[in-house]
Amino acid sequence: AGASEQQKFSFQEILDTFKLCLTDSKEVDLQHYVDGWRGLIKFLNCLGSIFGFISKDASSKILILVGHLKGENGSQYATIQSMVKYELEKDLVDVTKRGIHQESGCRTLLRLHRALRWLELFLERLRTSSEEDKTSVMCGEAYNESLSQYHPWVIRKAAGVAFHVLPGRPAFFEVMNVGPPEQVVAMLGEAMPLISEVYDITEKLYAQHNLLDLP
Ligand code: 1Q0
Repeated sequence: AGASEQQKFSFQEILDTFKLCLTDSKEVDLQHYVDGWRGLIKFLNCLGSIFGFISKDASSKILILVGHLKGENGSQYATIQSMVKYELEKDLVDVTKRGIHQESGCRTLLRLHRALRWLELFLERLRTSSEEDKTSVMCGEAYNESLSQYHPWVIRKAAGVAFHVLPGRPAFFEVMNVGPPEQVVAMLGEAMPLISEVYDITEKLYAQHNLLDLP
């Protein structure tokens, strides 16, 4: 297959992985969660190399989680719930300051979890936007309301620069590879509740265990 084919991306794929994320008992399956992020990173890579610093950071976090999944205690990482239980019981998390567990599943996933909130806000704006709305503005607003509070000034600055070169709404919808705009909007409508549920369940779990500020 040629490079263009490998890069071929479809929003449907992401939707499907997020559907698989929730188990029957409403736990979050870590492998599918990771796969969902992989799809999103693929999308990001289609938008151009200026987003490289973002996709690099996200990829490195994915790699850490995959390492846990494939490690000798991989079965403990089946769901986010089992991961939290296991790492806390075995004292594998730096709770108050960074120490020897900088690659814990809990702190690594927290970074992606915070980014998922950005995604939720951004996609909801995209869904309710009209033709003349700018993706850069929607993306920036979503970022300012969520992820930016965890980022130092230089990253906020770099993110702002990157947002400015986002393709316009029509081209953006094109990359999503779903079909005409009405269909994109419909699929966003389908995706939102799934993403929100995954986010809310994770947020509650982390709050219960006091993990929302992991260093
Ligand atoms: C579409 C434009 C994408 C814009 C993404 C917004 C997020 C910007 C964040 C930039 C920060 C990246 C640099 C590294 C930051 C780290 O310091 C930080 C903390 O980690 P640590 O280890 O230092 O404590 N890391 C993070 O906050 C994680 C950031 C992950 C961002 C992952 C974004 C993946 C984006 C996917 C594109 C989705 C496109 C949406 C449309 C979907 C339609 C199919």
